[in-house]
Amino acid sequence: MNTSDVLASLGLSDAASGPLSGVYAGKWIATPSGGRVTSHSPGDGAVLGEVAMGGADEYEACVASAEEAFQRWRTVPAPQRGELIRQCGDALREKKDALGALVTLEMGKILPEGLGEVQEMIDIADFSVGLSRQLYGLTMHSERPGHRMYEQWHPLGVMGIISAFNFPVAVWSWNAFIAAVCGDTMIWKPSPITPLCAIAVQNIVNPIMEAAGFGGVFNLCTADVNPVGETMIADRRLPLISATGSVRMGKRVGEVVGGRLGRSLLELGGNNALIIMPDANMELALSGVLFGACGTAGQRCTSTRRVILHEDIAEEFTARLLKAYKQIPIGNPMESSTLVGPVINEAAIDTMMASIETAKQQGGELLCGGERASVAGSEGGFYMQPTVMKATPDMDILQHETFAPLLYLITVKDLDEAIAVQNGVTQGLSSAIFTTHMQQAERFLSAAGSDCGIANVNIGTSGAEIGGAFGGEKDTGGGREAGSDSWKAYMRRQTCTLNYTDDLPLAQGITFG
Ligand code: UN1
Repeated sequence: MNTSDVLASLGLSDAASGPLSGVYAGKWIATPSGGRVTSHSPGDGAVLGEVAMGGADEYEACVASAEEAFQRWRTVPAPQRGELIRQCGDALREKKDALGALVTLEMGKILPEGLGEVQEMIDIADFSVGLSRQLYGLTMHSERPGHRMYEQWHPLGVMGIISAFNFPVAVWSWNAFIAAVCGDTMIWKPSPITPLCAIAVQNIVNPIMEAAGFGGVFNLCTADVNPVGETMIADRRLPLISATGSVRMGKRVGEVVGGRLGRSLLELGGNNALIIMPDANMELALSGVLFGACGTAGQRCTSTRRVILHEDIAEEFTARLLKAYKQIPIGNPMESSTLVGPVINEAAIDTMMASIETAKQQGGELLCGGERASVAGSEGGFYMQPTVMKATPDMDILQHETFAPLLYLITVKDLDEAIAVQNGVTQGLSSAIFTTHMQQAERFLSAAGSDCGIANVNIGTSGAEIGGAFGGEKDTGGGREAGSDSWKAYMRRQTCTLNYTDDLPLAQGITFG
């Protein structure tokens, strides 16, 4: 598919000729007032289109739309809400090729990963459909005779979803599909770097939701942080804000939402480590590191940033890794031969260069990469050579997540030191160990092992499937999404006690009067 076919297939043809509306408040708002943003393809710098963003007025229209829809949506039986999400999943299946290609064009991840991201949306749609019949509460035995006690889960209200450029469609669906079966309505503020992906997703789900009279369940407000992002997080009408992005951004969201005693669901930065023990299957470990560090050009929150090598295999593994790095094809993400595409923009290149410089100053040694890469035919793109540096645990740069294909190798003496180094950062998203030794694997997974939200054995740090709760501890923000009982974040729990007698006994045996 070429670019114009992709845009046409997703209802974005007009993006090239004039600004498309980036605001949907139960219906598309013709001329949003929040300024314009141009969407560029990081692969070659080409302009994909222009989008008109929402300002304060359009944000209000989104709130009104979501509030009105919530009044009705919350009374629709959950399995019927699930049926609409089933249809959304089917519509995504039909548009998978086009939407996957758009993700690649606008975000820059390679095509198999763009398609994988849409598959992740389809998977979460299926998961949500099943969930729509399983929003279970518990029953308890009351201590009082003739009383029944139980808990039930009710829809929470209108929620705000703030998503990042690196997963421009899947992270919305993790939140939106589960929240929708839970009975919530929502306003999505996508990253202004990937506005076309967001509009395309709306174009896919709108016909289904509108035909059912529920266009206002999924609202979109493409906008800048000011005024819309700030207004949204401070808005008491939104009981829940789910935000994905940097630790700095998450701290701001947590502070403002916490200040109004709202609920926040935070998926923030990772600084993920992968431990390799002497008994590991080295082929597996190598593949795990390559995908973890180079996949998505190092722009996943789950990307591998640090490899912790046992000293017995450090030299051998480093040699094999560097050999593989030198062969890794860097190129336009639409080309099937490419494994490492561009980073998102010039600023990402500057940040990576600055981190390499800082690491050198702190005693790090550049082992490969470290420079901008040029890709023939894609001169306007933002390519970096995947980079490996040798580091020591005390280097301060290891505390910081650089959102780019920059990997640090650290050598340790034993598993205790490996776990201490792996846990010795402020973030706590994903972690991995490669070992065939059962006791080492179990120690890594034990309470004294990895302190992260995700802990893998013989699997890399990135590429989690939906179904398990996704998220992390410490500065990663503590949120859990996309599986297990994460649906509870989108609902309010009500404990109900019902007396079916003619007496009014008090709990704790209290007699009153
Ligand atoms: C993210 O980078 O924000 O586990 C999400 C993974 C993907 C999700 C990453 N399923 O790598």
